[in-house]
Amino acid sequence: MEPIDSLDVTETAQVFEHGWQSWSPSTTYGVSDRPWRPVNERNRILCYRPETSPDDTLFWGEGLLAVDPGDGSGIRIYAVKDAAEEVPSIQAELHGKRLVVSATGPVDCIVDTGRGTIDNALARWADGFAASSGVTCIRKAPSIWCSWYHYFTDVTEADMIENIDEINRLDLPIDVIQLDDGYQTAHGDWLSTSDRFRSLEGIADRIAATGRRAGIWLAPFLVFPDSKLAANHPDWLVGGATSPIHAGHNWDRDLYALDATHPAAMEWLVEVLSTMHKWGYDFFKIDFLYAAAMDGARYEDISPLAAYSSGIRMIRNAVGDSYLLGCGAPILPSVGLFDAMRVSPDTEPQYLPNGGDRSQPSVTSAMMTGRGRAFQHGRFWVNDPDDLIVRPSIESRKQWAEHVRNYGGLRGSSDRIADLDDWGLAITRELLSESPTEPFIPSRGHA
Ligand code: 9PG
Repeated sequence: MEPIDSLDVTETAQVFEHGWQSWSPSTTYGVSDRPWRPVNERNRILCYRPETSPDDTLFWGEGLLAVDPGDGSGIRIYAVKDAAEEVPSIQAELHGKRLVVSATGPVDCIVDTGRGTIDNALARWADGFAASSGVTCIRKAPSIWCSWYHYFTDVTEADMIENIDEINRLDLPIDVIQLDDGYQTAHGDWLSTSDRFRSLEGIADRIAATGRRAGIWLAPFLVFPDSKLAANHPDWLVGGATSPIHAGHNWDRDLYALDATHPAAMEWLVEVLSTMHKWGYDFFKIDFLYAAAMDGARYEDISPLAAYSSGIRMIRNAVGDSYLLGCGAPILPSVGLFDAMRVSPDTEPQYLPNGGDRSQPSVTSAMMTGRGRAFQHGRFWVNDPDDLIVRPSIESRKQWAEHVRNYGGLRGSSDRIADLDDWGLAITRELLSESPTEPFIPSRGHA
């Protein structure tokens, strides 16, 4: 860590921390607050930057941190200029009244004396970062229905058909019907379906028959140790066949990462995606993308972030002009590569996160970080605040729907349609009938 700045701050000073990937907590703190940190090692790898482990006695941003010193002298933004190869960590530590800012690599320090709060200054910074990262246009998102937040991994073909038919019967304003996690036999074996599904092509046809488009989820860079892919091609894994890296733990398993620089691995991944595209899928939610950017030995000796962006570009090429939604993705290195991005942890039927860890699925976690990254909407891409869930059993459904209304660019629904009551159906219809693309303006009073 090299010191890059040191400034006097008042008691009302604030610090904004930007987390690494979609699910990493990102918010503004009072200068004497303790920031959110992982409550265990499993969450740290899966939802924070796996290569860093700051404690809660100092502030820590990945590539971006902002300070309002509280004395009217302007907001300081410390930020990486170009996130394509390296993203330094930036820390701010309070010594009495003095805040000392340090970084692990080169970062810009901008003093923003414009109007408004930290969020307004971040929005101005984001305009410049987007332009220099190659963002040329913000592509309007389709409205979607997603299978995840009711069915989770138990989804069946019959569930899909039931909802396709209900959406059609009620004439809901839904452009894309997206199958989420649960159709595949194992992560890695994306084209082989579980016995709860007859055919992915058949589902796409059924959706198309209602005049809608088909969407699908996959975690292209995650590999289950018990998949056919890991058994047949252990040399395609980051870290190599003998010592594959640990890319997190979920679905009751340790996970491996696919090497985005391995020509045969990528040839196969391109084949998976172009096959899905040929079957009629043209909305792709690609998830757990942090795995492609983790440290570890690869076929080609390039930086993990260069490997990541080359992998994403290959996916993009494989799916033509399909709409590309990123999730679980390192945020700053993804600017310019996606149409839309999940900017927060998952919502969930539950209000508070397990273990009190704000990276974990819950309405509270999704609202905090969704708000913290609101400035990215319409600048980096279309923000995805996560799907509306408004069936009567969701206790905080009114609060969650207001969040989606205020912060949503990509509007999705993820209830079993038949479970919706009149209010749930009305708010789903209302919120999904528009897809805002205009840049988010913090001063418009979205609390
Ligand atoms: C499918 C899901 C959905 C969801 C994604 C992602 O930290 N965690 O334990 C954790 C669990 C699930 C998760 C993200 C993090 O969900 O965000 O929309 O597609 O995968 O498995």
